[in-house]
Amino acid sequence: MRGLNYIFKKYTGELRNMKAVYVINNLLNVKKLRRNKPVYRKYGLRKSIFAPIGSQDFVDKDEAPVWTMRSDAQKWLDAHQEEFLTFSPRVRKKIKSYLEDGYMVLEGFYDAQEVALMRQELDKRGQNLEQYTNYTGKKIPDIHRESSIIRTQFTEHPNILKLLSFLMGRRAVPFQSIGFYEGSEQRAHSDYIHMSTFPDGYLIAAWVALEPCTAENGMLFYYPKSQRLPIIRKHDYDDGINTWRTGKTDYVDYENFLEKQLAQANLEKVSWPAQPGDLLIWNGHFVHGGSPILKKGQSRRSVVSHYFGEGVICYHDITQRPALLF
Ligand SMILES: O=C(O)CCC(=O)C(=O)O
Repeated sequence: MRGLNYIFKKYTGELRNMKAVYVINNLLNVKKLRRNKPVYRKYGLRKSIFAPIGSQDFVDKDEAPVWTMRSDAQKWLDAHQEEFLTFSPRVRKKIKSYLEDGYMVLEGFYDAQEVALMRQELDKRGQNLEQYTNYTGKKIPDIHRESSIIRTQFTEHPNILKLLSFLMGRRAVPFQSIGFYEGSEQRAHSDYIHMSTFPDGYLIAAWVALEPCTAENGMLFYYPKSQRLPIIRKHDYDDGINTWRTGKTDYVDYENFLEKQLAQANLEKVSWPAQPGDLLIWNGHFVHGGSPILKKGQSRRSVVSHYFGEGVICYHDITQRPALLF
């Protein structure tokens, strides 16, 4: 059973916003959702696994977030020195900068041959983007499920999984991936409004450049230290949510709200001319986006994977749905 997710791949109409549709989808995915029962119990969430779920369900609950977002992160690191020392000196330095800045770049993680192999996977789809992309017209969803090369070389690369698991203090479980043949041109956002967890912070992403990113082809931009901004929850902005509707899924209100928050915080915006093979890892709260494509038709091949921490409650605050973990 593919569920409504499959039908919704291209669909942009009104039904996207109706909570009842998601409840039906949940009923169709009973096997996946059953795994949530013990997790809900563990965190004292008294709710049916089929029901809508959002950050409002956790307001009276108090659990420490992921270690990298705690004020005593250094203490955690000291207590896990043995594991920390299994990383190379270069990666250890990057882990420390990740604690400060919310991201790290591993330059040249992949060599030219590995990049070429993954790029071919994007090229196959780039010739007929319309067929492969979802309703955004830009994103090739879950490319790692279709391409064993992307899965083994990137999404489930053992060294990436090891590092991400360390950064979450729990096993990193791949949730989804997105292939980009062109830049996303997506406004500033943090992934957490889409993929949320209780306790907070058990979401992390890995992104790889498969060709040079330039001012013309829509390079990635980001805001160092933005993972420390107050977390924006679905109910913090005027989202149109009510008993029946999940709110507006184009989420322009969220983007406007975040834009104001960024202006107030006065954080530096970095546009990153990534080179093929560069790997970026970011905290789920880290604010980033895709610059406009100045030369229309230029490709900017890249792939991103998002991972949840194992054993926490995973949901989509923006659409008030439980996450369907594979
Ligand atoms: O590749 C991009 O342009 C943006 C990717 C992104 O925003 C994401 O994966 O959350």
